[in-house]
Amino acid sequence: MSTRLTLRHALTAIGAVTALSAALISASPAATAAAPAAPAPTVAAPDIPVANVKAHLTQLQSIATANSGNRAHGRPGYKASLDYVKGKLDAAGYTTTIQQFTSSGATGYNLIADWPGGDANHVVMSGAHLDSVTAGPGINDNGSGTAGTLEVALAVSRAGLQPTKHLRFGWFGAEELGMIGSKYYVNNLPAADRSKIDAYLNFDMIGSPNPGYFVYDDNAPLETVFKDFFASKGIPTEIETEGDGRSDHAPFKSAGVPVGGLFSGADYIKTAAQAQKWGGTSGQAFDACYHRSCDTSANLNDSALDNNSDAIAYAVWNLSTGTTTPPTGTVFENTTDVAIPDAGAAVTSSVTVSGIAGNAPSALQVGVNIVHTYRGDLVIDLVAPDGSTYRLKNSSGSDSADNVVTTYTANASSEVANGVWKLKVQDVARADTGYINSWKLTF
Ligand code: DTR
Ligand code: ZN
Ligand code: ZN
Ligand code: CA
Repeated sequence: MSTRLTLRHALTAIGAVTALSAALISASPAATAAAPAAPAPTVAAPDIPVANVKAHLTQLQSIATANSGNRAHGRPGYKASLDYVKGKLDAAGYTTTIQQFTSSGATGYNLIADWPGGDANHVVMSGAHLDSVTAGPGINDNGSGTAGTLEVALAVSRAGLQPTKHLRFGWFGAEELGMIGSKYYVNNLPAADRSKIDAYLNFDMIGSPNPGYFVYDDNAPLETVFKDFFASKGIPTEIETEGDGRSDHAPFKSAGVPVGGLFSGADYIKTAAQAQKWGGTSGQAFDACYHRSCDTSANLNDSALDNNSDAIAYAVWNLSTGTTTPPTGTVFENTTDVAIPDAGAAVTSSVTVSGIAGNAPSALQVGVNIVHTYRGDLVIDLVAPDGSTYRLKNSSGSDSADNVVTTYTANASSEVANGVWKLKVQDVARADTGYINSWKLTF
């Protein structure tokens, strides 16, 4: 057995793919185009009072203190935290639902809150995990995301917002045990309902004491929404690279839901360059109390908590009051499955682009959904109508995870937009197989 096989069996490949829902145009190879979507208007979201966010955190700290110092799954402090959040939402007019599950022999709970109204076929969902580790109160991890998301939900109520799209909020249990609550939520959501979620926004640690400003890069339009907000505040951001798959957005992404989110840093060390642009202390962790008993109310940076809470509000308002799905343009998609021969020749899948004037954009979004065990076997290219090739993904002997469900960005500004574009995929290593499930170009 080759080393790779041994390695593969030793590693737990996490990857479950639910066919990407065709919330967009599903097309035969000769794709057709939707009407060009008007850009979503930038609407004025409210400023979220950080004092309100901190008041929630004071309550969560008190709850932990009264319950053996934590708010962990299966412990009294968790359900007390949920009851606090639920009480605020019920009083604000939300329709709340508690979803029970069992993990590690204990009952877990998710709290889901729907804001009445909006198009039920287009849901914008925001979420945070509500549980802490057993070692401490989890005020930054993840009281901060809990409280910021809660306060935005309460701001929606205060504003009497009547968004175009339906707003949903979620507080998940047992994230610290491996995203158990969010996996349970996604896996128990009928596929038809999953396809109605236009975006899931995840907020796990947004108030770190030595903060960074990291934006999830899993979906280009959602990344742009957050980057636009921080650019308007003159706050530089970086893409979040350490957490892929490490929080509650992962089950949504695996199910094909566009995901985004914010992160202020955990136990990684802030570099000198990062301290230069964000302040704080280089050579120290973003959160030195990560998963420790000192993750208390004192373990916060108010500016990060404030800015990130305002960013959540900006995203919720702009993604739900626009007339389009997350800012996209015109989509050309091919949903015909194409088998990829094991360690064989490259295969292609085509879309025909028409009605787009001029050249392709410098940030052409290439949405890819490939079902394939051990995705490190795969090389993925975009081929322009004139034959120019853009490398999207190289093979990797160490990437043992399954499936490629992501959006790549290619600078295709030198290419004429109209014509036949191809996704070219080759499996360059033995023993794993799969197929192109779907792919799409967004202009
Ligand atoms: N796993 C999360 C903390 C975490 C670490 N890296 C990231 C990146 C993005 C979001 C969250 C995280 C936890 O301990 O809850
Ligand atoms: Zn954690
Ligand atoms: Zn967390
Ligand atoms: Ca990432």
